[in-house]
Amino acid sequence: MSALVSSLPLTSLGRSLQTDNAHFGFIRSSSDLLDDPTGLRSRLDEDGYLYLKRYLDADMVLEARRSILERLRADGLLDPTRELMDGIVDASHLEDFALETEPQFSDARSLKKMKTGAFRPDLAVANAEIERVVYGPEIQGFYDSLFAEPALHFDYTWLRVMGPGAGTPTHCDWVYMGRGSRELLTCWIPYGTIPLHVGGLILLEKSHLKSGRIASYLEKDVDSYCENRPVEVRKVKEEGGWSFPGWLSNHPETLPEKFESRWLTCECWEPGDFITFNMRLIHGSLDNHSDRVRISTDVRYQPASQKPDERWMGANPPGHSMAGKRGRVC
Ligand SMILES: O=C(O)CCC(=O)C(=O)O
Ligand SMILES: [Fe+2]
Repeated sequence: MSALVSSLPLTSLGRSLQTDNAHFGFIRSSSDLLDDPTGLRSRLDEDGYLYLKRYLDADMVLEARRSILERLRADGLLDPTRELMDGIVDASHLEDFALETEPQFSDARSLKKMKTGAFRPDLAVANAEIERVVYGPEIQGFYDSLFAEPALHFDYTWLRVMGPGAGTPTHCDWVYMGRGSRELLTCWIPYGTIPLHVGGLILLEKSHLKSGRIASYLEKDVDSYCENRPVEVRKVKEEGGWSFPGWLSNHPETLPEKFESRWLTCECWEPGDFITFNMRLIHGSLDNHSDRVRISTDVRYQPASQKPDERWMGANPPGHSMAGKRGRVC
């Protein structure tokens, strides 16, 4: 691994990741296959992801970045003395994002504290600049061609503003959105330049080919509860919570050994990049060791001929609300 990588604090959830070639690497770009949908499909089967470098117009993505930063500045979250587009967090809010060195994830309150300001889907609502990027003709056209049929996107837009502090715990997306098409794909887009220490997406290499090892995890659904288990009935049906948080592990540093795999990321995400990956690929994100926010969206596309997960469809998607809860006999 390069001197650059070994000199950086590379952590996820406060845990140091091993950065030798056996445990860590970089994603490969599939831009050379853009005119070859068959090649893209076999690459997706092989790798579980497709990374398209500088596929989108960078200025369009930066306009969307600006729209988010303007809203954050209006809320007093950014340092008003610094350049808006740098997205420097105001010192009085740094504590909200503080990275705890020993995260206690069994304690729901400490998780909430670590993630303050992180998940901000509200910033994507009625935001024309974000919609232009995530549902515009470029991304739509990419999926139409990849699926070899019209693509359908979920109406719900996940938007994250990750301040200095912890990244996203390790998971597969299926447990949050697995009631529809099995060909559903996530599309993750960075808004701005994200070098390693600012914290971006990490993927566990070829973990989608080892999903048999996590079969019972992948059968779960955070909004489903067992009607014959009183604790779950109370938590999910009566209180509107989740049957479990959806995380696969709070110890990302252990997964390369467990899965005989490596954590992969981009050496530096740039505006215009996007990555798409399947529902069974294990992923999370690096912690943010900088003083600026890391902004990204993750949206979902699937073949339009298949049934979507209704929790994420419509003008006002029910999401994880009461309307999305479902009981079953376990
Ligand atoms: O951006 C992140 O920190 C997590 C993203 C993610 O989980 C996803 O794109 O599905
Ligand atoms: Fe995810």
